[in-house]
Parts: sequence; structure tokens; C-alpha cells
Amino acid sequence: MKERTPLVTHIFTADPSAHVFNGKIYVYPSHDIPHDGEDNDDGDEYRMEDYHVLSLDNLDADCVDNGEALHMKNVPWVSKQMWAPDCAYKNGKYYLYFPARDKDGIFRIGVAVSDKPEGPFAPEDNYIEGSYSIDPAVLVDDDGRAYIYYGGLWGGQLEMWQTGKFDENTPRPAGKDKALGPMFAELNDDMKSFKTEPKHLEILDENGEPLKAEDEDRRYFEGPWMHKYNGLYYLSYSTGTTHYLVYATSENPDGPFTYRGRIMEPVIGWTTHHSIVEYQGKWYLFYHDCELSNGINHRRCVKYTELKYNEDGTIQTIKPYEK
Ligand code: FUB
Repeated sequence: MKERTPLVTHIFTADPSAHVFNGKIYVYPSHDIPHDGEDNDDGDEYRMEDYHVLSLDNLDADCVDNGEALHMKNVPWVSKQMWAPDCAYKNGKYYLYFPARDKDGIFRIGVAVSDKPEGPFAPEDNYIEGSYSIDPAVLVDDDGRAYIYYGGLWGGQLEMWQTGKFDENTPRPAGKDKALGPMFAELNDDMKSFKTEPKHLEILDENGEPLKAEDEDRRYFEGPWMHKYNGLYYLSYSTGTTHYLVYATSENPDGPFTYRGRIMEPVIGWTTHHSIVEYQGKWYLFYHDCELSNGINHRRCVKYTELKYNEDGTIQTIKPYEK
């Protein structure tokens, strides 16, 4: 596969979560459905109904679409919009985490299990108890403990839970208000339930102050990812309205995190969503843009490019259309 070209062109794909399992690269994307409807701030244009797992035997190989891994018709609690998924391996099983709207139209996070990384995945009957919002990402740490990160503003409904209950009329943080960080919880050993009460992660600026809602170049919007580099925890995410991929670091998986910089400048299309994975001693960023559809926001395509660190552990900013 060539860097910075669509991994596949026969379907539209987005939100890639990449992992190395059994020496191969597996990519868990959203599967965008083409339609002629309009975009809105709730993301109603993202009408996904199923997941296909992509795989690469190596970075020179063609990308394989392993077919349908899970369809919403087989998930009892889902009404629509199966958005950005992730996958984790533990205890000999693969766990697919995915957000979708429940029968009341509220985004929740579900889990489905398989013996194989490409699926098919068997869903649990209900969503993870206590879960809400979108964009799950799971880190299985070196000591075997598993952590889930999730949440997204606007259409992802994260602001609507500020009182602890779902309320569509809850005001969004604005101006000098503290920005909402992504959610964090440790998972139980069954990988299907929260071990700890979910909490917002703190993201601090260079003075140790929490990022503010008005700081749209740096504050969290959606699409969290967690990876470790030289023992440090790197939380990366999209800034949404300003379309950057940025990162913050911490000594601990649950923070507090300190903002460190920008990973990638904006791509073609409104959303930007990524994952970071190490493969054969190098690091790669998987991301999407709308190049394949000439800029239609809900017809995206997944790509990858190399990601480089500086000696001090900072990440070199990628300009997606410049070498
Ligand atoms: O794919 C639907 C939504 O768009 C995702 O959940 C967000 O991260 C954004 O990429």
C-alpha cells in the first residue's frame, strides 16, 4: 500500500483504529454510506450500519476487506448510526467496541466478541452499563490492565451528560469555562463492563491550567486515542471545529495530561480522526480524509503515513498533502 493513498476504494471508510495482531496490521474503520442528504451539527449524515475489518499482511501488501464483521440488525439495542469503533485483544479473544444510538436515540457504547481479529463479532445483548457518547478507544497496558477512552462533543452528545443524566438542554461549556475532556474508565477483566466510575480526563496547558472551552485549537472535541512511547502515555484527539489532530502526555493512563502539540494539520473534509500504531520498529498514523469523494464529508477514505518523534519525545507535525 502506498502511503497517503486510500487503503480501499470499493467502499467509503473512516475513523481507522489500527492494531498489530499476529504480525499483521488490522484496521477497524467506520463504513460510510453514500446518500444525498444534507450535513448538520448533529452528524445525521453519518448513517453507518455495519463494520468491515481491513487487514494488511505488511505495508507493501494490498489491503484486504475481510467482509462484514458486524451489522446493526444483529445488535438488539441499536437503532442507527454505528460510528467509530476500536478493537482490543485480551485473554485469547478480540473485543470490538462501537458507539451507536440506542432505541431512545442516545449514543451508547457496545461490545462484540470474536476468536479472530477480522471477526465476525458476536454482540452483547445490551450496551456497556453506564456508557454514553461516542468514539471508544481501548488500551491494554503492559501489565494487562485495560482502559477505555471515549466521548465526543455536539452530535456525540458528551455535553448532554454534564449533570450525570442525559439532558439535551444542558448548556455547552463556552468561553472561559473549563473544556470537557474525554471520558476514562478501567475495564473489568471480562472486557465488557466498567471497573471504575467513568470520569473526564484533565488536559492542562503549559501553566498547569485546564484548557478552556474557547481554546478551540487545543481543547478536546472527539476521537481519542491512547498509545505509549518510552513509558509515557500519549492521549491524542481531534479538535473538531478547528480540524487538528493534537496530543497531550501524562505519566499515568488517567492523567492529568499536558497539551504538547499538533500531530496533523487539517485534511480535506470536516472530520479528522486517527490512530497511532507501532509496526516493525516504526510508528504510523492512520487517518481519513474526503479526497476519494472530492470533499463530501460523509464519504471518507482511510489512509496511513509514517509518524516521527523528536529526541525529546515530541511528535513532528504532519502536513497531509506535503511530503
Ligand atoms: O464517523 C462518525 C464520526 O465522525 C466519528 O464518531 C467522529 O470521530 C467523526 O470522525
